[in-house]
Amino acid sequence: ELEPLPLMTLDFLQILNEVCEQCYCDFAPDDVEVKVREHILQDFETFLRCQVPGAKLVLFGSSKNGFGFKQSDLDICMTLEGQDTAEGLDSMAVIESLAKALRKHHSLRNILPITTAKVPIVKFYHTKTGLEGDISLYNTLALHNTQLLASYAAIDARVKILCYVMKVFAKVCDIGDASRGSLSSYAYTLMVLYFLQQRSPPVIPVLQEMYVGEKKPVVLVDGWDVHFFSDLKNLHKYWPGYKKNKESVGQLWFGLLQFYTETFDFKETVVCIRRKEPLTTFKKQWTSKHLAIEDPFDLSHNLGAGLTEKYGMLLCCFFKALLKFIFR
Ligand code: 3AT
Ligand code: MG
Repeated sequence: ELEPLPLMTLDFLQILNEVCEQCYCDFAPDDVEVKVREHILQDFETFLRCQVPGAKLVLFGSSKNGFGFKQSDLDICMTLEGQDTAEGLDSMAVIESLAKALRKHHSLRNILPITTAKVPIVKFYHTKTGLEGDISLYNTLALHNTQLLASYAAIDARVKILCYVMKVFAKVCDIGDASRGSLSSYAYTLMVLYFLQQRSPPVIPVLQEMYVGEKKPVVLVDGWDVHFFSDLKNLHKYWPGYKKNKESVGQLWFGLLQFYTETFDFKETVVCIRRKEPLTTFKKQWTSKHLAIEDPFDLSHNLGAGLTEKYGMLLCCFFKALLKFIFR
């Protein structure tokens, strides 16, 4: 059993807070690095258009969601002008021709088309910046979840900082690689957002439940509802909880560790950021997994499905260890 909170000195919380803020300062890219990414994208698009007519490129993932690291990969989505969806498109053939085109680009190496994955991609390495990246086709839901995450990041500076701290934590502990049985960056970010919504008072609202007017709008993409409240300038008018939570980042990080070690029921509850009311693993029929994390748009997608027993245990151990360390 852990000691209760009052034992923690204000000094200590202050230090914890500074460490969290430093984490953000050390790892967030500066304006120049953000511009470099846009520049690469523009260069690729101009280059590709000569060989794949009508090719349009958009950045997504952490280059755009507000939680990017200096060395984060470049996630790029390609669409073709005049074609709204991937329907009727021979994705494999497009990926192959895309790879062929990219091989002619002078600052790209290690071009690797991967056509067996759920979302076919071409991987590349950009020699001038040392950045890795991939181009996917019509990855439309990912563009929308990038916007959703970016909106949460824009609501409160503490959201951004905590998501960085969580990503650093996962990197340092080597538990941040979904292809090796742990969780993706995206999954960790959803865990932080869920905690911030469940905090009392909450730090962020549930944007997908908010709307103006009589009826909640429905915007369908690939058959899923991607509506969320995005008029952040007017958030204070529509969200009664606006600026109610005044905790420091240090307090919140400590609260998050406590939440995922003592409060959150991994067996019974789903990490779900699209609604406030708790969602059970029973309702989703996801009871066999160590951790259930529902994608905010593709509701059939459990981001915790690939978590192996080993990494599930490690995750819990690291949370506990850090919490104990803080208490000493
Ligand atoms: P890094 O800074 O690159 O680690 P990221 O958010 O860019 O963080 P990824 O590069 O792994 O993460 O993924 C790029 C984007 O693709 C993020 C998210 O919009 C989408 N995405 C990733 N994994 C999933 C998933 N399992 N389901 C749905 N969307 C996903
Ligand atoms: Mg990325």
